[in-house]
This record gives sequence, C-alpha cells and structure tokens, in this order.
Amino acid sequence: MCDEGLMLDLAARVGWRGHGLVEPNPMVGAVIARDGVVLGVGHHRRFGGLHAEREALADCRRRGLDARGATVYCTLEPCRHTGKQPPCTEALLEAGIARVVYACPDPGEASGGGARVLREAGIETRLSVASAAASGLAAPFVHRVRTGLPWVIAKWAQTIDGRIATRTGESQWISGARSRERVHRLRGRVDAVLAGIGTVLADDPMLNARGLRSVRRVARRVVIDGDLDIPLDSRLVMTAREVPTTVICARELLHVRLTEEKRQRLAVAGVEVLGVLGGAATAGWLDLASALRLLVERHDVTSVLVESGPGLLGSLMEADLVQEMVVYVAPLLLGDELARSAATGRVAASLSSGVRFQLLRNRRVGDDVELVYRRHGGWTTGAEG
Ligand code: AOF
Ligand code: ZN
Repeated sequence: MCDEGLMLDLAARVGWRGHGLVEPNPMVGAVIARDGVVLGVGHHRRFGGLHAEREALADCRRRGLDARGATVYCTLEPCRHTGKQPPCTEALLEAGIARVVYACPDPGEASGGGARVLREAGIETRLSVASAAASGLAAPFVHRVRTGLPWVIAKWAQTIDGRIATRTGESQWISGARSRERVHRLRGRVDAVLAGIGTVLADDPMLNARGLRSVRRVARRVVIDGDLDIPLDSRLVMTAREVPTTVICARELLHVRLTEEKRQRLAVAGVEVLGVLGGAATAGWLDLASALRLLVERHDVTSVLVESGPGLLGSLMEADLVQEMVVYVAPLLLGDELARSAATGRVAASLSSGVRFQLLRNRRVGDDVELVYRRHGGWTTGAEG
C-alpha cells in the first residue's frame, strides 16, 4: 500500500481511540509526517476537547519537532469554524503545514469547507480514498448529519447454520465468553441498546454493560413495545432509576384510559414512555424510522445497538435502517429448520431481494468468529480495537 494509505490507516487507528468518548462529535485522527517519517499523531479525545489536528501539532511540539513544511493526514476534513474549539484550518496555517490529505468531507454546515479555505491560503489540499478505514471512521456522524437518524448496529450470535436459538427459544449461550465480553464493551460505547418486547418477555434482560473496567457511556435501554406490554416487575423496569430506560409504544395508547395506570406506574419507576405512529415499516405497529429519529431528537443518540429477536431485526432490515452488523459465529450446528434465525418477516423470493452488506472485518475471538458488515462500505465502528 502507498504511504498515503498507510498514514491514513494510522490516523484511523488513532482516531478510533475516541469511540464512545467523543460522540455526538465524529471520531477523528490525524498524523503529521515528512518524507514518510511520522512527526506526531493526535485524535479527538472527548466531546468538547481539542480537535485531532491540534492534538497532533501538540504532539510534534512535545517531541521538539517542527511541523513546518510537513503533510497532515486526517480522517476528516479540517474544520473552518469556531465551535467549542477554534478552527483547525487556522492551526494548520499557523504551523506552516505544506500539504493536507483528508479522507472524508465534513458534512457540517458551519464546520465543512475547510479544504477550500486551506487551498485558498496556498496549502495543497486533497481528498483521498486510499484508506477505507479512514474514510469510514466518521460514518456514524456523517449518517446522522445527513439523515437525522442514528447509526444502527445489529448484533447477534449464531450457529454455523445461522440459528440464534433452538426451536424452544434456548439461546444462552451460543457464543463463547470472549465474544460476550466484546459485546459488553460495545454496550459501554453506544448511546442506546434496543430490544423488542418479545425479547424482554422471553429473557427478562438487563441490556447493560457488565464486567468492564470502565464504561465510556451508559447506554439508554430502549424497548419497542407497541401495546405497552412490558411487565412492571421486569428487570428493565425495576432498574430504570439506575439505567435510563425508554419504552416506545403506539402513540394512540398515550391517550387511552385503559393504559393510564400502567403509564403512571412506569413513570414512577423512572421509565420514559414515548409514542410513535404506525407506519409502513412496522414492528408492533410502530414506525421504526420515527422511533429512531425520536431518540436523536430527545436524547442526542448517535449510535444504537440492536439486540433484538428476529421479528424486529427483519423489520429494521426491511426499512433499511441497519448500517452495521456484528455477528458471532459459534462452532455449533443445530440442523433444525424450526430453530430460529436472526431475521424474519421479509419476503425474499429471489437473491436480489436480499439486503446486501459488505464484509469489513473478520477475526477469531476464542472459538468463535466475529464478522463485521457494513451496509455502504467504509470501515467498522462496531467492534474494532
Ligand atoms: C476537525 N477535527 O478532530 C473534529 C472535527 O464544537 P467543536 O469545536 O468541537 O466542533 C465540532 C465539529 O467539528 C463537529 O461537528 C465536526 O463537524 C467537526 N469535528 N473537526 O477538524 C476534529 N472532531
Ligand atoms: Zn477542527
């Protein structure tokens, strides 16, 4: 691979360190190099903190190196606005940088357009597609800015023959301990964990991150529950004071006397009850795009981990609301056509009616294989590192 690709790959790896700490900002990494020698690296460490470019310049200074005449490789177009931080374009100009290579345009209205500012100031500035890792690092941020929807990661564990539970619903445990550890880590980095009422009734899950040294953010637990069936003595409801919990039901139920007492008791337990309308892409008669958009508007949610059963996942797929999938394949085979598969409810008579994803990464995790797919290219944000 060319130097440019390697430098951007490095910038992506460095930028990834901000996962779960910088959102709703993008993860960003930057590398400063001259003649193939790295002078400094930096990344956006936390929301509101220094931007990657200034971190990398500070890294050069710490090492006693002058960045004058060097090239900056950054995963995102340097910003030109003053937000919580001053513009990166200014810092690059002041430092006497000669060239800027960036892997993804900044879609922000105020922040975007830094490349033009740099060019006009005489800095050779170029968009590069040499590193898929770098180009895809800010994909969740870009997706949200463009669509108003969160980045949705579906996760499940399956047998070799693609089943997530036996015909009686037994699913604990298909994947091994190490895979499950990685899922907990991911739960500790996303803004919300989403499940359907079916999963809640069947498994009474906690849906929180456990067994970690540090949790980067506490994910809101969200249940898609059209008819407001969630039991008051479920573990989710009982722990709603400790972990933020939202139940999304049909909007009509918010005005029906029949459910008034239930809603009140849920509120007393600390559960937020939101209503959305029915729609084309429905689960429990709810419009899922509206439900996801509501999470962005209400709670600034940027990433959602879906840990649902096959029905809800099939509906999300049908509405093309899933951007990434993290799949654990365990060395187990059931061979039973009544065993449950990951997604159902779609009609896919031909292969062309399937939903196609790109494989981004595969790795062995204990005795399992972890596969990360993305809907539209780019790089994984689901389980890297
Ligand atoms: C960069 N480098 O490392 C990041 C950028 O409020 P602020 O000042 O932190 O600005 C946030 C916006 O700046 C964010 O929405 C995105 O457009 C851009 N993020 N830009 O040049 C960075 N994190
Ligand atoms: Zn910036």
